[in-house]
Amino acid sequence: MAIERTLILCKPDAVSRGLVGDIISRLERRGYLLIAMKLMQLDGERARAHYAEHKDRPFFGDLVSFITSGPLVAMCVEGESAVDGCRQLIGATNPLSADVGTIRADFAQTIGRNLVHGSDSKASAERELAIFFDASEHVSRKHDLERWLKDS
Ligand code: D4T
Repeated sequence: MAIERTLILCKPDAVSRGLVGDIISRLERRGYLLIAMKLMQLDGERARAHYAEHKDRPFFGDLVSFITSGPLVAMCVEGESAVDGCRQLIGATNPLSADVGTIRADFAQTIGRNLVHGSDSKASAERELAIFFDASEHVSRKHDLERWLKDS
């Protein structure tokens, strides 16, 4: 078993369209545990840090202005292979290429408004979670995790 933690963002389009509940529901129905969650407005500095790998891409400016354009919901999610599992639930970056049944295929139309972010590796998850949360903001779901492990 590889219990992992990952960063999930309901981006400003998800918040403004009222889709946060649907997104969280899909994560919870899969059995993932919420370890931390906050509604926040991201500042430019943290947005640029979060998307640092894209700093030389032509869409970087639009990406930063969009992610800072309104409130988002940041979550730390825990579960078995949570990094890849959450990416599977979220679907491909371009909603047109995402499998039906994924969040992006079911709720989004364009790559620039694709609703959700999920870390793409364990290393990214660790780096990104530190941008959004202090360690003290993570709660323990030890008992839920133990029950889940026992039942699976
Ligand atoms: P995020 O990081 O939002 O989970 O998306 P992905 O991991 O699926 O995809 P990514 O890092 O390659 O892209 C980050 C972010 O940039 C937007 N984007 C991406 C865009 O507007 N135009 C583009 O051509 C690409 C590749 C969408 C997601």
